Amino acid sequence: MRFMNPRDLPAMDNVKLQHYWMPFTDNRRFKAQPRLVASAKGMYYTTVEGKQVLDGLATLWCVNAGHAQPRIVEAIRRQAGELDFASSFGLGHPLPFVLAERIAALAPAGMGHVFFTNSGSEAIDTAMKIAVGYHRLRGEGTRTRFVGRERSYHGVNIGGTSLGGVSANRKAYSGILMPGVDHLRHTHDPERRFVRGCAEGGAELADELEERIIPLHDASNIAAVVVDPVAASGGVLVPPKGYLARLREICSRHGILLVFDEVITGWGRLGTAFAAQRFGVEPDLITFAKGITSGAVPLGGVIVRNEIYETFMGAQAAGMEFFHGYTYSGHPLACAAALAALDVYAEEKLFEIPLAAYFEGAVHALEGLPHVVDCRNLGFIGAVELAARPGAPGARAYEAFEKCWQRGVFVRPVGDALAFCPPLIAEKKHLDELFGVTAEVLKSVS
Ligand code: PXG
Repeated sequence: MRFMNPRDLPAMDNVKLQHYWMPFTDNRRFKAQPRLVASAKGMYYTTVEGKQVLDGLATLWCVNAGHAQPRIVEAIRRQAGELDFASSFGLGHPLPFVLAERIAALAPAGMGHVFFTNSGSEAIDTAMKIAVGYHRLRGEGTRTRFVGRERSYHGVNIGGTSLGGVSANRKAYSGILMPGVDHLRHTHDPERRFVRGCAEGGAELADELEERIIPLHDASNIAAVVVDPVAASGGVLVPPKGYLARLREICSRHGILLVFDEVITGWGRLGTAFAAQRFGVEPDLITFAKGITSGAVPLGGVIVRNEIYETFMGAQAAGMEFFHGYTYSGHPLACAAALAALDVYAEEKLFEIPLAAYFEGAVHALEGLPHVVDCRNLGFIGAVELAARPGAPGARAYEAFEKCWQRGVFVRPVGDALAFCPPLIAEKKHLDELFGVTAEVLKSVS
């Protein structure tokens, strides 16, 4: 295919699409009708055909500060010229230390240590190892089981796939997933529709942990419960008010660690640095990725409660405390991008999301349009759920997504829902465009 390329690279003039095996994509459908972007700035992409498209999903729930944020771009440029790479394996450079301190200051009190990875998937598998290692060091080496939740998503590594509760992501790998993982039921009640923010109640859903799973295995065998506070790619499922607090209560009672997977809910998405603060519930571990660099360079990590870190440090007189790490843990470019992103978040007060109420109104204004069976929202994340087309689950939302793209708006189909997750810099006019186009499209979807 021929397309405009802003850098005018001759090799890009005739790009063949077949060699790149695209992730989580219907490759054949995409390559028959590609959607390619050439550049991005602020709230908009420019496609290779030169068309502007509003980014209604912060790309993949990441670009919280908007595209090509000048401070972040400059920090990456500068860092690449200064120190392109130094490992963190028994060597070091200042940036990850500085960044870890900044992150600890934003985290809930008592969570003062950060382990860096390159992605959310790695963060989850790292958190699982930390949990098991912690229990073992305390003489509770039988605690090796995990509890995830239906419709949750925790990345694609074996640990995260095992914890995850989206069956399409699991079914092909059933035989190689981890043993010893149970799943709580998901938090979505289809009878409670068009709820603004969190529904009332919810503690009873968490009680399943104490009433079914703990009696089955005994708490002495369970290492951790892992949940994404708002299940995003599982369909934007907002937890009811009392759910996370009750999970915390039960975990504490039974010596089970509570892990919040904040890969999407972290970095201001819900109006606070982390969902933990929004819900007033303190987990033992927080996994993060995506928004930490506003998507500009891959970076993830795990924030760890002090007692857990100190247990590792105090376990033996000398020697390596944790046999785990990635070549690029604490990569200079990623750390530089993250520090710049945190500066932007703080200076522009992006975590406050003053337009959250406006966003909520806009999501719920879709009620009553054709096919709409539910609208959900919290902070700057939302979804409109469409009635499934008989015999073709997800097809209607996919058609809506394609039509939105044609009309210059990027959203994401998640099952039968369309998800919204705009960059935190979005202004009213952007939200009007996002939801205005979506509304028009819903009227035209069959
Ligand atoms: N946990 C959560 C809660 C996530 O949303 C991951 C872990 C894994 O992160 P990495 O960086 O390894 O991708 C994610 C990622 C979708 C979609 O369909 C969402 C994600 C990834 C791919 C697709 O919306 N979230």
